[in-house]
Amino acid sequence: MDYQILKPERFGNVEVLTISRPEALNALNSAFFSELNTYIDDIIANEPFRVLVITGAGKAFVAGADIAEMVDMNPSEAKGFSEKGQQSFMRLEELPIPVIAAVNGYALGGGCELAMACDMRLGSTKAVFGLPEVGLGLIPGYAGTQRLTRLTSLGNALKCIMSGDPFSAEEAYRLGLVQQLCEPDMLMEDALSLARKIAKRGPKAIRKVKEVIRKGRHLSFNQAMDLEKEKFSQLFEDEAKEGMKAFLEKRKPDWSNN
Ligand code: DAK
Repeated sequence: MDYQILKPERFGNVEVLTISRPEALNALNSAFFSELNTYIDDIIANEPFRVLVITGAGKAFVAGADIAEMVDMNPSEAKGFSEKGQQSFMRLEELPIPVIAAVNGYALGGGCELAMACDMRLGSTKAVFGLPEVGLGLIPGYAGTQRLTRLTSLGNALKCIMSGDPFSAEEAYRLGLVQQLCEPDMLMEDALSLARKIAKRGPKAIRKVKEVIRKGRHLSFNQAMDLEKEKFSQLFEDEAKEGMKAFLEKRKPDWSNN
């Protein structure tokens, strides 16, 4: 597929996807969502790599939903735009493989929501986060109200969203929104290093960890333990055997069949 906005680059079992519309600080428009959906279709159909890293080109990760595109929408067009965005971010979150956001710069509005739909976030110390929607007469609409509340706390989410204030990467780290702070020129190296580490682990185990943790949050503790037990036992069909045998035989596991 010939993408205009998405720039995928493969590094072994890891892919870096750069969102590249720097003239609009990578703001999310309909073309972006169409490309993202096609890209997700390909990952689901082919699983061509093990870990995805998402970043932005230039000085922004993503400066929000495209205000220039939204401004002239009527309510029914706005509904379509919002549904497309919500569904795309849900599909991203539900990808079977881990997704790391490497937040290089502005992650505002829909950009902050995109980062939150990823499994973990590394932040450049130069990154700026925020959900400024209320200043535009909007509210976060790609599930930012819900994801931020779950990633931080009720009070923190209400303060961030009601004030609309931008906040630093250090503050995002303190809030638990960012898992690792990186020097700006080390961000991609750090993100790739984490992605490569995860890509070396048992691939089925990694996918099951994601499934159990993400699905378990919506279940009772006992139901989640049942799910954990079920996924744990499924690994004994092949991958767990190879991992444990490799340990006992003092060699590296061979995951090539997984
Ligand atoms: N949309 C469109 N264009 C944008 C943009 C955006 N979000 N952000 C920046 N740009 C464009 C600027 O208009 C400018 O274009 P030209 O004037 O050069 O043509 C270019 O990018 C460079 O921006 P600046 O000149 O402003 O750059 P600065 O370094 O001076 O400032 C900035 C950087 C990030 C502080 C500033 O650009 C800024 O404040 N941008 C807007 C940030 C923002 O408010 N983001 C939130 C957008 S609202 C929903 C779903 C989603 C949403 C809501 C509801 N539902 C499903 C219900 C989400 C809403 C949002 O994300």
